[in-house]
Amino acid sequence: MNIKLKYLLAALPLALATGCSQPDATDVAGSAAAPAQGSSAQATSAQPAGAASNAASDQAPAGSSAQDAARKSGQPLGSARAMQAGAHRTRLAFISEPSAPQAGQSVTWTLKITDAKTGAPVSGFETEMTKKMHLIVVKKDLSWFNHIHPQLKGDGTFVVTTTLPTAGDYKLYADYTPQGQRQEVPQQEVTVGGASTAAAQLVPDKMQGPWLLKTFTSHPEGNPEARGGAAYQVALMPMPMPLKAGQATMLHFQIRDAKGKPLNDLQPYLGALGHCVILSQDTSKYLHSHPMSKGMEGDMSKMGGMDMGKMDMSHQAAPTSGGPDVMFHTNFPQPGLYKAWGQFKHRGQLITSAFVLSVAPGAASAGQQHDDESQPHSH
Ligand SMILES: [Cu+2]
Repeated sequence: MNIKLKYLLAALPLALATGCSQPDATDVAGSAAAPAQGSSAQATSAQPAGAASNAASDQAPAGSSAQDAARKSGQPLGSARAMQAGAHRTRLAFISEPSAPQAGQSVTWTLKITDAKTGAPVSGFETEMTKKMHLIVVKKDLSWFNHIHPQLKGDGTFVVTTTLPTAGDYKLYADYTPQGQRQEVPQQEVTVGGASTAAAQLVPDKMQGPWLLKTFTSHPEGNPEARGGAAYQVALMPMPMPLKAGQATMLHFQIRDAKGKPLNDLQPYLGALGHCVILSQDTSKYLHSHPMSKGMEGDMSKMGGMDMGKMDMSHQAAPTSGGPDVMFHTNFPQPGLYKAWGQFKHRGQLITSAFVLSVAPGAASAGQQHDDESQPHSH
C-alpha cells in the first residue's frame, strides 16, 4: 500500500473527529537561515552570490496526516516524533550556471537530490499534482513569485532554465516527494547581481466587506514577467477572521473577469482547480495547499491534496475545472505576516494572485504549536 495513503487512512478517524486538518505546511526554518546540519548548510547561507555549487541540507520534510491529526487534536506526538526522526532523507545539491547571474539573464539550475545517508542519487520521485518537482522561486522580500517545473534528467537530477527579473536575494523551495516517502522541501538562496532596489515592505491587504479584492494580469506559465495578459479580479475571503495562528483556516478565492463577473470556465492547473503557496514574511515557513471541493468537510482537505487522485473512488473528488470559487485549507503555524499566492488557469494563461495576510497569535500558540522543530505538515 502506498505509504501516504496509509497515513491518510490512519488519520481519517482523527481528522473526522477534529475538523479541518492541517494542509501541506513545511517548516523550512532549520535550513539556510539557521544551519543545524553541518557545513553544507552553512555553505548555503554563507554563499553570497548565486551559489556556484553548494549542497543545501534538506528541511524537515512534510509530516503525515496522522501527525497533523494528532497535533490538531492534542494527541501525544510520540508517533509523529518517531516519524520525524526519519526525516532528512535527502539532500539537495544546487548548481547555478552562470553562478552569479545578472538580472534578466537566462540562468540554468541543476538540482541533484541524493540520499542523505548514502549519498546515492534518489532514483524515483512521486508524481504530485502532475509533476515530479515543483520549484517555487521568490524574491526574499516576497515582492516577486514564480512557480516552475524542473525536468527530471535521471540520476536524481533536475534541470530548469529561467530568468530572475531584478537584482537582489531570492529564495527557492524545491518541493518533491521521493518514491514511497514523504514530501521534502529544501530551500536554496540565490543572489542576482545588478543595480539593487530597496526591499519592498509587506503590507497586509485591506478587506472590502468580507473580501480582499485585487486585480491581476494573466501570464504564461513560468513567465510572470510577460506583458499583454488579460486583467482579472481575484477576491479572497479568509475564514474565520481574524486569522489566528494554529487555527484551521480556509482561503476562499473567487476568480472574476476584469468587470467583476465570476468565471465558471477555469481550466485545470496541475490537475486541480488551483494551487496555493503561502510563505511567512521571514520566508522560513512554506505552506503548500491544494484546493478542495465546495461542500466537502474541512477534514477532507487532505483529499484535495496530493492523494486526491488516489482517493477519487471512495470520496467526492475536488473539481479540476469550472469555478469561480476555489477553496484552500491551511493553518498558519505562527503569528505574523504571510503572503499567499493563489494560481488559476484561464484560457491557457495563468492568473497569479497575491495577498498579504496578518495572522494574530492563537490560543493554540502556547500549546500545540510550540514544537518549532516539526511544524505541522502533511502529504
Ligand atoms: Cu508546481
